[in-house]
Amino acid sequence: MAPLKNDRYLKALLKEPVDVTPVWMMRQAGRYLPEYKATRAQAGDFMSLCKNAELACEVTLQPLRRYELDAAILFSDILTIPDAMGLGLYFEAGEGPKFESPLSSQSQIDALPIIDPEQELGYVMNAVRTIRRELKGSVPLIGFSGSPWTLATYMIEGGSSKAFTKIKKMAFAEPAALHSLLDKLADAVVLYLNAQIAAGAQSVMVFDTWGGVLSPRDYKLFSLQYMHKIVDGLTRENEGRRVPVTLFTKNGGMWLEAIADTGCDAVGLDWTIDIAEARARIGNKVALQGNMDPSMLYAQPERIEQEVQSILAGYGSGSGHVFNLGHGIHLDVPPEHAGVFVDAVHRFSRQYHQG
Ligand code: 1CP
Repeated sequence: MAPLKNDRYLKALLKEPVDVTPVWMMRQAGRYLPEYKATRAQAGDFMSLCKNAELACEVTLQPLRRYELDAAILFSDILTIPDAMGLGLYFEAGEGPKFESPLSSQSQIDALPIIDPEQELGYVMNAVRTIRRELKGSVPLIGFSGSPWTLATYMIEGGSSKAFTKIKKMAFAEPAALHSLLDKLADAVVLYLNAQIAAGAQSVMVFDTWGGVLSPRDYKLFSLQYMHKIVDGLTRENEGRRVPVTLFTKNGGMWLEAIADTGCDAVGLDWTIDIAEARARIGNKVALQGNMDPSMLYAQPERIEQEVQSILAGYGSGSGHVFNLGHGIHLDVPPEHAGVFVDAVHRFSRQYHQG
């Protein structure tokens, strides 16, 4: 494999010195880019795009052609695991993801198959291998999965949710059933992420988009405990380098210390916590990723640059910060504004990395 030309993303996650702060954007491949819409139309639909390694590779690389991003992220979705388990993922125009057969009972949970990621999810591993080949060592490739809790919300609610009443009903009325599902999902995520690492992912991220809808005690019980199990099961070194793991709980700012205690390398932050406060609380324990409000990309370029500067100043000097949005980029932001954001991170961060 070609040596990495730009490894500042991996170095920052391990708090090793860097020249400037690395930056990438959650959901950096997607509908805000006209070239993404064209490739998706060519594929026919979203899942066909995910299942075609060449086209998945193409959309992964599209944002890297436009912007000086320091990492690529595999083009796929967190819902590939439940789909492989037989729940029947589909998308309806203008709506979010849906499942044909959501889960509601212990017997359905017991019947879920154990997935061999190189078989049922072989298309994801093919995409990872194709992307690694085409990146030609330019920047590292991030692999990812959903957290067990976040995957379970879709599997039990049958799709996106606002109040999460079905999964909470199971959590509080039939906790043993939910724990058995979360435990199965944690095992599946470990196999899936380790297969991505073996196929060439140089870092992995766990998206816990919905952990923040739980009370502090229930977060630890139903979400964090299973992410901890994942961290414990991951391959931490490959190709002679550490494979850093980032945990991101949206709305998880209250629980930073507990997340850092899992043994992860980095914690992802959304914009509802001040990064200066996060660094003060976490010290040197883990790196931090984040955390500009994605809606700031609607603002004028000067305002975006100002916001980047205040977040950089909030983190302060030294390595250990991967700049990102606090959640995925919105589909209607002007693509040029994403370029302003990425350039600003590099331009204004140099002063924090001298000496
Ligand atoms: O083209 C389309 O219309 C489909 C939109 C789309 C895209 C571009 C979906 C459906 N998934 C994706 C890609 C995707 N999903 C990536 C690609 C890599 C990149 O960042 O460029 C990633 C990392 C995800 C992860 C994902 N999917 C999460 C976790 C991160 C987050 O944003 O919170 C979640 C919750 C999903 C579920 C999902 N899949 C798709 C949508 C629209 C959603 C969200 C639904 C909801 O809000 O409940």
